[in-house]
Amino acid sequence: MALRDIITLPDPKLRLVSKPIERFDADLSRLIDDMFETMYDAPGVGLAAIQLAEPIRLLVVDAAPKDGPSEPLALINPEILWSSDERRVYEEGCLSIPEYYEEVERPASVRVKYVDRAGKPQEQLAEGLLSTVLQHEIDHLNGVLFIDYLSKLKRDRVIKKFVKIARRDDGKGRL
Ligand code: GNR
Ligand code: NI
Repeated sequence: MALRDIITLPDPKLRLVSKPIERFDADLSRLIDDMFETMYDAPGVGLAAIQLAEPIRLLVVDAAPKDGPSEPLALINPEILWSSDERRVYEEGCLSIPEYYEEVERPASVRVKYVDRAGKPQEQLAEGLLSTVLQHEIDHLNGVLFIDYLSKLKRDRVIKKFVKIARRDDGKGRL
């Protein structure tokens, strides 16, 4: 297992549409392990492969309560089958947009189909934080970031801030 660097705004790779996974091999298994390790280390509740610069349709999540047992889920080629009409607002953040948080409204519940790391088709009905995080991660696979749901003024402001940071350092927000 290995910790890997998370790419940040304004890296253009974050705007790629990731490709479906066809091969379930040892490389994929290793990448999944690295993604969990990197996500827990960050710490974060979700991570899409493109955040490690791998443009493939893979994400990991663990939206378990902090005081309970972990609930790691790796989703390959996930698709939203159904979204509730009911919406909820959640304050979102993104490891690729460090230390920026804003409220985003999304469907409260979703049903997602995916293939697990053993290659077996699965379905998951998600509510609460898990629903929000799954939608946030599936957006990453399509090159969409949570700031895309904000006003153009707010979005342009945060992008400009990260362009400035990238100009003066390695893009991780350090001076
Ligand atoms: O760690 C994360 N927390 C989070 C909080 C609210 C909504 C979405 C997220 S996902 C984020 C990790 C991340 O950037 N995944 O792509
Ligand atoms: Ni994110």
